[in-house]
Amino acid sequence: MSGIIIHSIPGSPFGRAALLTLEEKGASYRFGMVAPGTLREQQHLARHPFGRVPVLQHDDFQLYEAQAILRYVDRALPGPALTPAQPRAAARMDQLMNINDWYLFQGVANVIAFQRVVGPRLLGLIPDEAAIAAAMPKGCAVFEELSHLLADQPYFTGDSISLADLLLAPQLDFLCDTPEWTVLADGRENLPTWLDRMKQRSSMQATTWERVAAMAQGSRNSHVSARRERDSNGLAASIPAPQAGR
Ligand SMILES: N[C@@H](CCC(=O)N[C@@H](CS)C(=O)NCC(=O)O)C(=O)O
Repeated sequence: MSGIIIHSIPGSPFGRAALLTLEEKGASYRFGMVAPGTLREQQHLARHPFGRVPVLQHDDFQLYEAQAILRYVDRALPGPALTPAQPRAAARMDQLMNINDWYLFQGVANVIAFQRVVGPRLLGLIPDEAAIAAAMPKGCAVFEELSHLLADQPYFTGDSISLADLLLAPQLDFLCDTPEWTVLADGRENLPTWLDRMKQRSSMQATTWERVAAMAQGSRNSHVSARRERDSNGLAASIPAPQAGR
């Protein structure tokens, strides 16, 4: 089948960043459900040799690595530009995307969000409190730097949303449901304010864990981004509030 497919797992923050970018572009796409536990199976390894998600399929073009997917979607599809035109703002965007991957995810979100949210919810695990405590100093350092770089701007690279916001928001939306959020955000009020701003966007509301799980159930069907639906109706998209969690 032609068109765009995102192969991912509901709840994956990197997968959500890909979906968010498609939503912001107003694209139509399908969600290709990858069952947890099948990431190392041949069918998925053929798409992603390192056994992770997300993977983008655009007609005969296949691509893994979230940053590459976000940049490809921004370059290849019509819709609002999600990369600043100004070189310094674009460089700041690139820097923030690497902060997300190297410092926020590695050792902070992949520990705290896994121990508090993913492990208990999907695998029935009890949080490892020692691992969470060990992740907190790095977590505070990362939050301090994110707060510094955001400063008093509405979005990380200025007045308009960019790929940096779309990569970071799923990670922070995970963390904001944990008890550690209070400490991470303490004295860094611009971060919860930014996250609230992000959560008001139709792209964030269309890609909550529940909404993606619903997409996965009907994964043979094309999903029309909330933005495209709104544009074609000439109305604000009416998206029901999520029931719980994300
Ligand atoms: N560098 C990768 C990271 C992707 C990643 O870590 N995805 C997680 C889900 S959010 C995953 O596939 N985890 C499965 C595993 O580690 O086995 C990217 O940017 O796409």
